[in-house]
Amino acid sequence: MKIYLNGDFVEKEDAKISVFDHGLLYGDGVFEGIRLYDGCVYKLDEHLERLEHSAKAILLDMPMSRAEFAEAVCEACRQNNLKNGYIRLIVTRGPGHLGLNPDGCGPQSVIIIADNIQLYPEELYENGLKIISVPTRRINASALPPAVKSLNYLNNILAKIEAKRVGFLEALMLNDKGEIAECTGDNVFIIRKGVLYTPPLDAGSLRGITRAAVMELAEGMGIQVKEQALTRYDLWISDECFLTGTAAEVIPCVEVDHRPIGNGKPGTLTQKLIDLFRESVKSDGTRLDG
Ligand code: PXG
Repeated sequence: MKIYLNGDFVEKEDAKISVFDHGLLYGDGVFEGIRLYDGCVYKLDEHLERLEHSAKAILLDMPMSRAEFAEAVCEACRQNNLKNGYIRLIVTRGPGHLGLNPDGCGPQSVIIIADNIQLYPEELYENGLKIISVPTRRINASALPPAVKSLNYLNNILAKIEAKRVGFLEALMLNDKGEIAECTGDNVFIIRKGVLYTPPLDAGSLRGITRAAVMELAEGMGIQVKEQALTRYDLWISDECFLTGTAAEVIPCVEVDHRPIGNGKPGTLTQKLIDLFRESVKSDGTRLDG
């Protein structure tokens, strides 16, 4: 496997960064997870725009232009002969001094890993996932805007651990008002009486690229889509529920906090959206072969 590291492609064993990198020392950096489908980098421009916004929010200067990032991402796929895969793009503040002060950090570290990912077993795309709400809350926007995809994922990791310790693969995270924010790496949707609902971004959700794609597909199907604050109760009594994310794609959710959703099986609209999503990813992106 060849890894892109600061302008070069190096073997996995040689892909090393400094122990003084503030990405490691403090989680001081930003990242994106991107999918490659059938030789097509899915919504590459949207991911690169979000990366730029994350970097701007944490006052991190981007060391490369969007076009240069796009080319490096595509080249990382080509170097690894990938046609389908998962790309992790990371920009850190770079090596610096011990101490929080970012002055003296640099140059920024740019890492691109083109590999594969399977977040959940295939069987769960057929039968649905069970999720549980956990005590760890989504980080407050006044502390760190949850829209920033930073290298600080500790609160999501704690939520994941809490869910796993009680036998669940995914955690439902609330904001500090007790409203639904999202899962640890996925946005949440419900369907009730034919209307599709998802929490608004200010509830603490990431501006998910899969979220936006699914909202557009649903509107194309004539389904009404509402961004609205949701409580756990709204999820419990929903007809259908599913999660969206680059890694998870669209996955049905059949149980929330021990309450079966609908008839306890993946919903029919959810299934239609999964089918439409899987069809759309083949063409909606940047082709590696130009
Ligand atoms: N919320 C959070 C907190 C995320 O990190 C999503 C929602 C979904 O957004 P996209 O744009 O991917 O539709 C994400 C992104 C993982 C993992 O291993 C998940 C993400 C990123 C990195 C790792 O579960 N999801």
